[in-house]
Amino acid sequence: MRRQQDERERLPPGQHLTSRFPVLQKGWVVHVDRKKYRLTIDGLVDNPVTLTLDELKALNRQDETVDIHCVTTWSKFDTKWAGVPFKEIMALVQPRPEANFVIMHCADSGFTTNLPLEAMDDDDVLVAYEYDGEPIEDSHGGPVRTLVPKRYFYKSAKWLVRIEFTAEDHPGYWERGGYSNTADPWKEDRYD
Ligand SMILES: Nc1nc2c(c(=O)[nH]1)N[C@H]1C(S)=C(S)[C@@H](COP(=O)(O)O)O[C@H]1N2
Ligand SMILES: [Mo]
Repeated sequence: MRRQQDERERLPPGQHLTSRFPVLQKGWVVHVDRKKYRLTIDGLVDNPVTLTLDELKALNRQDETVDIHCVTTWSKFDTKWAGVPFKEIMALVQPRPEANFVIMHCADSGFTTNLPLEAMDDDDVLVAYEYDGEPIEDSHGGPVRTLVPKRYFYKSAKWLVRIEFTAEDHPGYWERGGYSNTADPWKEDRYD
């Protein structure tokens, strides 16, 4: 019964546990060519960069095992990811003092998601390129996605192509569609 107790404590309110890994996005699964892949990091930063996949993987690597929580009420425990810590990205591009928000732009055209810089500036936030010891598959947002474990999973951008630092907030696809802009699973911030 110990295990059931632990599981209950790890599940945010209104969530249930799944062992599958559902695939969710606004439209179809996108295929991004790994050889032509570029990640641009720009906006209110002193050192904007555009990185190939190899250049991204040459940055500091962090491995982590985290629980993910989808707003549609499934949670999955102990998902294993590897990627570049967002703090490392910040050290590289040097956000200016007026940068307050981060906008993630994705290859499924028109999709963005947004977070305050302080939510991204956290030890568990990754620009991820591996899931469960393998390159991230197309269906889960490969080659590169963000991972923001403390927010509902729609804040974790699949097929990431651009990270933009801004002064103002720009609500993204699900956020404009009625989902919560804060998206904290522990406060059950599902809808606005
Ligand atoms: N580019 C992009 N990223 C996205 C989405 C999307 O539509 N496009 N949907 C979000 C939603 S609603 C969820 S629940 C997760 C699902 O990720 P998964 O398919 O790996 O489970 O991706 C998020 N990131
Ligand atoms: Mo979602």
